[in-house]
Amino acid sequence: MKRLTLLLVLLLAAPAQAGTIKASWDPKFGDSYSFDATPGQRNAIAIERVRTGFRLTDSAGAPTGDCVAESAAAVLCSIPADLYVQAGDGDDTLVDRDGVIDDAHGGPGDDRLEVTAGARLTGDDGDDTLIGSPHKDRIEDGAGRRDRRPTGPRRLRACPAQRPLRHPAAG
Ligand SMILES: [Ca+2]
Ligand SMILES: [Ca+2]
Repeated sequence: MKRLTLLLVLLLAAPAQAGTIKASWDPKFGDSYSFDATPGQRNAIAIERVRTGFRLTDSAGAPTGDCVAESAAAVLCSIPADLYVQAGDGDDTLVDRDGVIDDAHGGPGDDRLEVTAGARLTGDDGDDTLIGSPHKDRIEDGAGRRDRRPTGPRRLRACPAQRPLRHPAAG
């Protein structure tokens, strides 16, 4: 019984796992990473480029998988590759100021996705805020009654039409 209690305490004390990140290689597209949020987590993800790759910080906890843990909330991914994100359920935020993200899905919930280089952003269910870059983005709100796609001088140049623009890499 003592052992069972200890096990339960250890399990409860373990830091929340906010998601998993996996590296893969494709003959056509080369190296890439994919981040999948753990169900039940509200992810707050920030991406920044570092010399050899990028750092992913998630205030919900550092993801496990193919990158190296740097702190309780951050991992370092050593290959300079595109990143695909599935933020999953919950009201999530994602900010990428360095052009690492190629494709991001907010998943269910009221999500906020923001990029500064050409990317594909999909809000999915919920009232999402999708902020594209000055470059060609492909932005899809998904279902939701109060989706917002804020526009500014730079956004107007990027998305002059009501219909989403295609990301060059999307063909
Ligand atoms: Ca979400
Ligand atoms: Ca939506």
